[in-house]
Amino acid sequence: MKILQTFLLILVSSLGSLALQDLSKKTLVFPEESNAAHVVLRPARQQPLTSFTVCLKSYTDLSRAYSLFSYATKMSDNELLVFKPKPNQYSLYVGGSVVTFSVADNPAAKPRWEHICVSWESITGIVDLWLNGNSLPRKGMKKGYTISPEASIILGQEQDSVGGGFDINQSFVGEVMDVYMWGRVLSSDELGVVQNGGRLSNYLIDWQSLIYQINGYSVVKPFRK
Ligand SMILES: *[C@@H]1O[C@H](CO)[C@@H](O)[C@H](O)[C@H]1NC(C)=O
Ligand SMILES: [Ca+2]
Repeated sequence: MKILQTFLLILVSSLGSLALQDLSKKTLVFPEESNAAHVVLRPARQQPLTSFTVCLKSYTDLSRAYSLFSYATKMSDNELLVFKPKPNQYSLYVGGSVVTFSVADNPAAKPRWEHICVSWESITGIVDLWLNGNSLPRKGMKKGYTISPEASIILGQEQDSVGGGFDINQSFVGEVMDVYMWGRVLSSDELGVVQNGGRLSNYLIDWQSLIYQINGYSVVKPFRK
């Protein structure tokens, strides 16, 4: 652990203004609509991915489309993208292909925190999406594909090129927290652990030791109910 921390500190200092922080019980606020404000995340390791799971929590009153997690590579600006085209739809892009999940529409509901976990595996192409701990009917795409490792990972904006090509109409306004990524498909038991705020191993992105850089108007604040 000591060695890992030392390694991460060296990594962080060599990357300039990136911070390494435990953001437990903290949220990242995107306070206003913009085509610039974004947060860059660096994974702990860069590796080609034949499976992954991304989990995060979001809180917004947006009713238009927005990006939740944008992972762009030279191969595809939508190499791995978690996107909300409409309030009752969640889309996952892998290698430029997309599957969209529909959930119950509840326009009268007030904004609430949504916990989403989405996974994909190359061997079957199966995409699993859990919303607030409930799994949706599985879909699939991109069987046999490998996700490229040299990615620009961004919260707050949707990339149409590596590190840029932002569209204000796809920007995120609101709060994001507990962003995690693994290079594997989590089991149902592991998802339960994540849902209950527990710890797993082998994080690629770990909110509790997050390597990140804020660009523009985005603020870290304590979580409040
Ligand atoms: C964003 O959406 C608004 C309202 O629909 C539209 O007027 C504007 O042109 C769009 N901006 C961009 C950059 O697409
Ligand atoms: Ca894009």
